[in-house]
Amino acid sequence: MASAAEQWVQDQERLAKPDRVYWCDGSDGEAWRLLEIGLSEERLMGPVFQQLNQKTWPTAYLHRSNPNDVARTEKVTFVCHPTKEASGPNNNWMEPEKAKALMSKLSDGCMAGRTMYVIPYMMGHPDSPYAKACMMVTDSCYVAISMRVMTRIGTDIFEKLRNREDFIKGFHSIGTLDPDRRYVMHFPEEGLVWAVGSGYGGNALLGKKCVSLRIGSFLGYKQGWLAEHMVIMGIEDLHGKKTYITAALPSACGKTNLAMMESALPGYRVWTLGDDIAWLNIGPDGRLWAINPEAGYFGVAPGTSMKTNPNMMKTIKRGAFNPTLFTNVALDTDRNEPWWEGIDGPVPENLLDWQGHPWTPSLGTKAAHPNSRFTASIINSPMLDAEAANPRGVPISAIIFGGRRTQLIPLVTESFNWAHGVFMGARMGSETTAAATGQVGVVRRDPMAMLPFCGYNMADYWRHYLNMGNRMSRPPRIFSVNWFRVDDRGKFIWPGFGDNMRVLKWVIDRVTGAVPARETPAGLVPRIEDLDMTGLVLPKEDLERLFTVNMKDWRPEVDSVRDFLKPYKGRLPAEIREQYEKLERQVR
Ligand code: GTP
Ligand code: SPV
Ligand code: MN
Repeated sequence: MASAAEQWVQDQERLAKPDRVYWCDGSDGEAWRLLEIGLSEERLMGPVFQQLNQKTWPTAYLHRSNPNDVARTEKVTFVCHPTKEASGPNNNWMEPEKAKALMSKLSDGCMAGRTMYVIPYMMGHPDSPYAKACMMVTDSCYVAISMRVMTRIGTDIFEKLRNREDFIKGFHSIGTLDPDRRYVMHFPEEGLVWAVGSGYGGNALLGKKCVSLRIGSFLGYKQGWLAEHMVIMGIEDLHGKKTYITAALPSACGKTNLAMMESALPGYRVWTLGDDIAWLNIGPDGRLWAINPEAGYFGVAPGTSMKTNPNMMKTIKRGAFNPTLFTNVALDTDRNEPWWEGIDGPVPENLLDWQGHPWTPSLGTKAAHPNSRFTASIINSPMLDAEAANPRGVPISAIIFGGRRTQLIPLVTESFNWAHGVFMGARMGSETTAAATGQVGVVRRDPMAMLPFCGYNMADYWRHYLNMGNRMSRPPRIFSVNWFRVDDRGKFIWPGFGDNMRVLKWVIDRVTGAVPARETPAGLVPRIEDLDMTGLVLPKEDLERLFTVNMKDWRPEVDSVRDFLKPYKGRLPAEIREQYEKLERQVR
């Protein structure tokens, strides 16, 4: 008799009616076999892949997505719990049966003439007690190869889930790429993601945002753990002592750069474990332990260079394990190399933009799409932490919440306690970026960088966060950061990138109790003399400005937090309401 997993695949095949079914085995040769298919396969947009210069960019390939399909589309992303209330004001909701009828219609015969790739995969190390077994079907070989880079796939994983019913299911088809027929549907109770009409990133690589965050966060709520939009990193000090921290920043706000930082502070060194998603469990020792459910990077290309992120440049040029894919970057046609704004060196003479059109700077447009990305295996990273593959994960000493704020929010703030820290996360705001469709550069509330990714009512999520703190005997400290404050001329005051180590050092000094802090109504900030400025010259008034908390300027911020919290009213945890009221009193 067929196993539950095989049965499920047969059902999808019957619905989507592909010409062929290809079971991914995860073998070494398979990536190259799939690439061969992608090099010759003509899709709605020409070949799926184009080979890049293999001498300078070994194993690198270029993919161009449909110009109408270049970022996550939050408007068509739904979380379908049985009731709207369970999904919360933070999610689009549709009645599950209605959503399924709609998706069945869109999926009926949608793979005719195509191959259906079957991908058994695991989020997390296969030996980890925290890992989850998953199964996905897709009609995109770009997605199939990307899943191979981003997750752990293959026959051995299939053997693991063959005899179980609780695997997470994902159906994906690029459909017609018609934006009016594009939906990313989640059914958390069933552990099912159903996405049609997009081939891009978080809409299509289902293991990432859909499974590891939206479905994962709901599983975490039920089972007592947290699925977070967070970096996991180890910081080694002068004496070889390592401290592990996690950091949540919204999309395109600096997680990848932070996770792979080359420290500007001599003697300090960063080791990376993950750049986007963390699963956090309470260990038997009462501490918080983090694993990265992913196995690869899907990082923002523009701005990446030897100057800003040398470790990532080395990773994507290494080409040792799995292909490196570029999506919607520009092409230097003389050298057959990828190119983007902010990469090292002069602008090449002959460039095609991300859509394949000849491009010169005089056009005034961007050559690479602002949300163009690379996909690369994390094991190509020259700074992978020795514990990255430890099934138990690493113990976390500090959690950092951050956002992109040109005004108001200090460079770093420490919370007074766990509940205040959860409120600090809950009141986070950030300016929108190109990672999702819609207007760029407007401040929106983005609690814990999870607004687009929390798979249930955010008020329940805050309750769960508070409970997690109560269950730990040694909870991590909670901080907030903002690298993006600007001066009167609109220039970033803080240099960022490798210099962010100065902030992380202060965070560690606070964790170990090495330095006192200055109290403000918004939280604890560094005394200027405690910030290690070795090798960095910054005018004193600029430095002081980074830590200015003037409550009279906070009125609009507090109003915006109040408006954001309003729809959660009945469900809002009392602790969050009290923290809000306390802040409110400060600006009166
Ligand atoms: P997602 O993959 O969308 O989740 O993004 P991310 O949070 O990993 O962001 P990433 O590190 O790719 O950075 C996005 C943008 O922020 C890039 O253009 C970076 O150059 C810029 N950036 C990152 N760190 C800093 C910083 O410390 N200061 C400044 N000014 N910009 C930064
Ligand atoms: C993000 O938007 O936070 C990303 C890219 O990491 S995507 O995979 O498209 O979600
Ligand atoms: Mn992300």
